Amino acid sequence: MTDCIFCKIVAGEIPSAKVYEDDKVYAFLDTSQATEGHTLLVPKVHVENLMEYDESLAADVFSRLPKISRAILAANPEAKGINVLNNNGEVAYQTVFHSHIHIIPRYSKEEGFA
Ligand code: DGP
Repeated sequence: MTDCIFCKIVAGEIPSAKVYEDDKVYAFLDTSQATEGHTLLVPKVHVENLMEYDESLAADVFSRLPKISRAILAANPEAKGINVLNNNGEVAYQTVFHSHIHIIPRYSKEEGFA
């Protein structure tokens, strides 16, 4: 999709801080870091939200979560946990309409919930 900011990031047309990449998915740091290491995991193919996934795409995206979560914890050794969050639709606070999974490392309960 020509006007999609995450398609442009996947294509390398807009710079991003890459966390992980393979033939199906791309992961990069979120510009608004809820906590240090806050990462977005996106399918390379443009789909708006979870409701547009078929089983194969769901496997492609969600099967990468454990490996990427471990890598984020390894890169941020002070982090002790991870929140995985996925907004689908405007009323669910989705603001970028290329499906993405937030992977948010957690350092302390005191930092609040974003
Ligand atoms: P959501 O509200 O779930 O649609 O989250 C969208 C996230 O995308 C938000 O946390 C900020 C992030 N974001 C928006 N534009 C860019 C961008 O150009 N680069 C990066 N790295 N993140 C972006």
